Parts: sequence; C-alpha cells; structure tokens
Amino acid sequence: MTIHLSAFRWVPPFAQGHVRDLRVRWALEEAGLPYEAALIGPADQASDNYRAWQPFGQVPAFRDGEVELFESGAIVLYLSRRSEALAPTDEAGRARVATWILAALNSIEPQVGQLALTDIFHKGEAWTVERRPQIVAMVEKRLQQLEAWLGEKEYLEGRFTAGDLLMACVLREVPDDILARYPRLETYRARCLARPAFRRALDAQMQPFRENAPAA
Ligand SMILES: N[C@@H](CCC(=O)N[C@@H](CS)C(=O)NCC(=O)O)C(=O)O
Repeated sequence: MTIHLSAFRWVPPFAQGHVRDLRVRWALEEAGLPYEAALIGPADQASDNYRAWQPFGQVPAFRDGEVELFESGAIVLYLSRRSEALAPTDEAGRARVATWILAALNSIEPQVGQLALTDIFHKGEAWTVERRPQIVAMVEKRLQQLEAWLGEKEYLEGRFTAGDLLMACVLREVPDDILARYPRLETYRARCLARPAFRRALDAQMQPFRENAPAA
C-alpha cells in the first residue's frame, strides 16, 4: 500500500526547508520506503476531512494502509520499528532510539523552539531583548550536556538511528554562532545533514515550493 505524507504546497521563504514533514521524508529516505506527498493548503488545513487525519490542521500526517498517524516524532518512531536503517532490531536498542527521539523533542526542542520564536517572530521587540539571554542560557545548558554525552562518538548511540535524525533536525534550528561554541555538536550536525537521505528529503520538500511560488 502506498505511503502518503501530508506536506504544504507552499510556505513563505523563511520556513522553506524547515517544515516538519522533512523529518518524516528523511526517515523514509533512510529506510528506502517510497511515498507520495499529499500537498495541502490553508483550505485543506481547515477542512473536516483533513482534521480527521491531523486534528490540529498541521503537517505532517501519515498513512500507509496499516496506520494513520500524526506528530512527526510518532511517525519517525513508527518507521524506526520498520527499518534497520533507523534502529537496531533488538528491544533494548529500540528502546534507546525511542529515548533519544523523545529527548530531542522533549528536552532540547522546547528551548530551541523558544529561541526560534523570539528570533524569527518577535525579533527586536523589547520583551525579547530582555528575555533572550535567559533563553540562550537554557539552550546552551542543554547543548553542553548533549555534547558531553556525544563525546567522541559519531552518533548518539554509536551508529546512526532515528534518534540522530530528530536530534539533527532540532540542532538545525540552533543559530550557527551558538552551535559553533560546541564544536563536537557542530561536527555531529554536519555529519548527520551530509547524509544523502537528508539531501534527498530536503530537495523533495523544496520542489513544490519552487513549483508553486506565487507570481511576483
Ligand atoms: N508537534 C507537531 C508540530 C507540527 C507543526 O508544528 N507543523 C507546522 C509546520 S512545521 C504546521 O503545520 N503549522 C501550521 C499550523 O500550525 O497551522 C509535529 O511534530 O508534527
């Protein structure tokens, strides 16, 4: 049965390459699973039909004939149990991958997301000028801890897993000047993002944006 993944037909340039279907596209590419993108726009997002698939009207949503899922983390976790490219096959190894998926989304992304919010949507506003140093300190604390865990390893559990995939997606949103203070993490992020599967996923997300760009 064909895998369908929802994605936006078009988003403004600042969001292009950063929409969360990218995480799932990347996982599918690593796993070698073909899929079709179900491209949607604002009217679809608000429709009952789409809300039955993704209750919040967001992307991504996923179906493969066996399951219907939303939440990029849940989808990547599901895929990690179907492909050795994304996780070891033993229960202990799978549990470690789930741990890192949740660590990326629960322990690192909230801080990184706050920083992105202040820098992208509220840049220069008085309250962000005051608050930003505290947010940066929170982000840096987590980066320091993550770097200590990574040590000399190439990936969080030694080999590449879906945990690295999500961690790299989260680290992608950390401003370069901040990540540069953590050279091992900087190299780790670059190593993950250099994977051919990531490049293919990114290109696949960008293609409809190129095709559907509004006329100038
Ligand atoms: N926790 C959700 C977040 C999904 C999400 O925030 N999607 C964004 C695009 S990256 C979206 O659809 N935004 C439009 C909206 O919220 O209406 C996930 O990881 O799947």
